Amino acid sequence: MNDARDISTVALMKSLDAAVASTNARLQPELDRDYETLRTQLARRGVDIDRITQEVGAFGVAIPSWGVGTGGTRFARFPGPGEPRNVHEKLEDCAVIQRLTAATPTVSLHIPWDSASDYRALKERAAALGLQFDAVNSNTFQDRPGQGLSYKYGSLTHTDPGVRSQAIAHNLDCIRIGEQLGSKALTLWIADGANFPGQQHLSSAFERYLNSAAAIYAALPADWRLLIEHKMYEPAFYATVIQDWGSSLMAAETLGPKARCLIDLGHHAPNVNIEMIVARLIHAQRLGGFHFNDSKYGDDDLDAGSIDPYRLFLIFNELVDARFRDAPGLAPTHMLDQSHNVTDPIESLMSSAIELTRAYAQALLVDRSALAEYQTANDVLMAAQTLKRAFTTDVSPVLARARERAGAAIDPVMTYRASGYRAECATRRPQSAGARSGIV
Ligand SMILES: [Mn+2]
Repeated sequence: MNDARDISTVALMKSLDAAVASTNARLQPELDRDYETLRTQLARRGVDIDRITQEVGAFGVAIPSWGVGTGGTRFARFPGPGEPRNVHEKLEDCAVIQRLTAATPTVSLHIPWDSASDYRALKERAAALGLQFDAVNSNTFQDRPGQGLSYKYGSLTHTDPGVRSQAIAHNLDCIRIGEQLGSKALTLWIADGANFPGQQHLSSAFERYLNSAAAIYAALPADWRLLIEHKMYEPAFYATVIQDWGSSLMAAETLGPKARCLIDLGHHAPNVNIEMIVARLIHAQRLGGFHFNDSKYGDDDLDAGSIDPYRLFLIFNELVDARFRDAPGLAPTHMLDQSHNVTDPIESLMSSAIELTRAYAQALLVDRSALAEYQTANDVLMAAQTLKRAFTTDVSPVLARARERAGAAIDPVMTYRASGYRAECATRRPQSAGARSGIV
C-alpha cells in the first residue's frame, strides 16, 4: 500500500462519517417514532421487532466489482461522472456502499477486469476499507490481447482441446488469485453455445463441459465451492451449453459435493417460477448462491426488487423456511449482478442491497406455523394471505434501525448525496468513454 492511498482512505471515511452523523441526527427522531409504532404492530402478531432487526443486521450481499461502473447496452454506453478506473477505485466505491448500508461487507471480483499486480496487497487494501472478498468470477467469454487462442466458438466446450486447456488454465489462475484474496468460491459462467441448429453437437458440448469443469474442480481447495451459473440465452441465441438449472444440477452432481448451482434471477425464461427452483436446489443440497437483479423481459440486469419485489420476497421466503427447518447443506452466497445504465451505480447498488434486506425481513415475518396449518387444511385463501401479510408489512423502520445500529446511514441515498462523494470523484477520475462494464 502506498501512502497516497492510505491518506485517501482516511479522507474518504472521514467525509462519510460526517455525512452519516449529520443526516442521522436529523432523521433519528422520526425513525424512533416509526420503529416504536411498528414494534407495537408486530408485538400484536407475537413478533419481537428487535430480533428481526438483529437478523437483518447480520445479512450481507456481495457487491460485484463490475457493478460500480456505468453499464451499457448492446447499442451504447453513456459514461457517468467520476467512474472508477481500476480495481482500487472500484474498492473505494464498494467501501462507500458498505459504509452507508452496512449490508455489503464483501466484493466479488472479476478476472481479468480486476487484474492486479499484487493480490495480497489488494486484500490488505480492501481490509483497510472494511471489505473482504466473496467468489471470484472467471471470464472466458471474451478474448484478451495476446491470449493465443480465441473463444469465438467457445471456451470450456470448444471443439479444439487447445482452447479448452487455455480456458481451464485461466480458471486455475482465478483460483490461485482467489486464494490470495481470501475468497472461498469460483463462479463459472460460460458463454458457450450455438446460434444455429446444427452448429454444435448438443450432447458432445455438454460432455466437453463436464470434462473441462472436472479439471477445474480438481484444483479447488478443500474449503472452496465451484458455483455453476446457468443462462438460457445470450450471447448464444439458439442453445447455451449450461442453459438451465437442470443442466447446472446435472453438472454439479457429476462433479462432486463442492459444486453448487448459482441462480442469476435474470437467466430464466419469462414467468419461470424461480422460487420453485430455489426449493428444488435446496432439496438437492446444491443451492450455491445467487446473482440478484430484476427483470421485466429477459436478462435485463435491473436493480433488485425494482420490478417484481414479490418474487424477491418469495425467494427469501424459501431461504428462511429452509433455514428454520435446518435444511442440510444450506449456505448460499448472496451477490448482486446488475448493470446500471441510467443511474448512479452506487445509488443503485445501495438501493438493491436494501431491497434484499427488505425481502429478508418480510420473509422473517411470515407466521410459519399458521402457514403450515393452512396448507395442511387446504385453506388456500388464508395460506396465500399469510404470505401477503408479511410481504405488505412496511419493514422500512427495521432496515433503517439495523443500519443505524451498525453505525451506517438511516437514509443511505440521502446521506450519499449529502456527502458529495460523486462530485469529488469526478474531479480526480477523468471520464473514460471506453471503460468496460460487463453483463454476466
Ligand atoms: Mn450473473
